[in-house]
Amino acid sequence: MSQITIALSKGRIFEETLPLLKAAGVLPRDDPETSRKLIIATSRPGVRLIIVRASDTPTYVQYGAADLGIAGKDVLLEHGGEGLYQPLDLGIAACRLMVAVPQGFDYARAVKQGARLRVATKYVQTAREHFAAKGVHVDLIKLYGSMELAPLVGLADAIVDLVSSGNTLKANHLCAVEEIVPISARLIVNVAALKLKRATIQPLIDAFAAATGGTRNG
Ligand code: PRT
Ligand code: MG
Repeated sequence: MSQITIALSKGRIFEETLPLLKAAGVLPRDDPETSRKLIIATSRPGVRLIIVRASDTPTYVQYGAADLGIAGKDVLLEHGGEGLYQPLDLGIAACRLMVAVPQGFDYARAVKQGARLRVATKYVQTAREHFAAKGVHVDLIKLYGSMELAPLVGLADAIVDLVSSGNTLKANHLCAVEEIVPISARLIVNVAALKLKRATIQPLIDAFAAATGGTRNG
């Protein structure tokens, strides 16, 4: 039986994936939140986990360093999905990618007037496509985190960021004005690995599908 490597990020992806792994008979031997190990053995023979940055997950799977991975749709949209098969929407780590502005800023009016907006975001590709499709002129400023700060200190007029409860926006006197896309985490599979190791990988995909009642993407 061939060795299978699954790439995961710690935090919410790992926490929300844990029940699905359990259902597939994959129990991690260490807790990535407390252990400093980046390679974690599991109870399922021949299956190991690697712990990566959320935005690096598609890259590990694309190059075959991991056979499978779990990544947010936000991350997959930015990556582009090359070399990846995306068989399942797991429905976990759900949120929405949104445009947000300071409370009191009339976004609709600025758009209607054809104003040029400065938009700070980690999601430059997705934001560019969104505003281009709407015909809104933007200057995009790439940030790596804490986008909510940018409008408060004059770096940007608006941000594009993930919103779940809305508490972070509220705490920083921002409000969401437009949804770009609903987000949830997807199972991703290296296309070549699926062909070469189908006998080992397909049962894992099936177990995840059964555990989520998952929406198959075909
Ligand atoms: O930390 P690192 O740079 O490695 O990556 P990351 O911050 O993207 O990782 P992580 O673990 O925070 O998020 C992993 C994935 O979880 C993301 O790629 C999303 O697909 C998904 N997800 C779901 C979220 C959220 N919900 C979410 N709310 N990721 C981030 N957030 C942040 C958001 O950016 C904002 O700062 O939470 C804040 C808003 O939350 P509310 O509840 O206040 O609205
Ligand atoms: Mg984070």
